[in-house]
Amino acid sequence: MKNYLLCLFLLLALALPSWAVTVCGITFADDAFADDIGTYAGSWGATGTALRDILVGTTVGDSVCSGTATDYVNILFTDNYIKNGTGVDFAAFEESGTGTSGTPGCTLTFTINSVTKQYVPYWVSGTTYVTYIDLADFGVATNALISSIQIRGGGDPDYTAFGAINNVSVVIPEPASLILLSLVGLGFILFRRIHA
Ligand SMILES: [Ca+2]
Ligand SMILES: [Ca+2]
Ligand SMILES: [Ca+2]
Repeated sequence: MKNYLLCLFLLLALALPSWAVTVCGITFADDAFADDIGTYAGSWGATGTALRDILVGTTVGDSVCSGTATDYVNILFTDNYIKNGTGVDFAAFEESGTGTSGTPGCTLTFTINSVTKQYVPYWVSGTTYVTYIDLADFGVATNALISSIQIRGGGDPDYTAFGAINNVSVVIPEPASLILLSLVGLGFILFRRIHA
């Protein structure tokens, strides 16, 4: 029985996602980045699928901007949450052109939990800048999970990507996978009995 449990534990450990992605030298969980956009308003230089493709995922170098403070895009996380954990909770990447260490980018504006705040990103790599945001600054409760953030125009920010640092995966139980793992475990027991 002990071998069976050990085998099952190892298989479950292998089955759990543990990959990571690196963007501009910063490591994130593989599901950490934004997955979709919701409603949006204003003139962003792209609309629909093109706007979504620029803002979701890990690709930097592409961007959309708006100089109008009332323009917005809702950024959605569908396979992960951003948690208000210890310290900063997510990173936002911006494209302000070639820079060097310490070069500031264009001011980014976020509305989260009905609170609006501005952040200045700093050059990190190539044409890309990054800023780190703590959900506590928006009044989000400690350990609360959020699945959307709103980006706003004004100050000519060139938004490109958003990745959770305090990342929580959306766990979807997969009964078929669990049954398969159990069968593998039972097979292991039978193998041990036969060869004992
Ligand atoms: Ca995601
Ligand atoms: Ca935090
Ligand atoms: Ca992008």
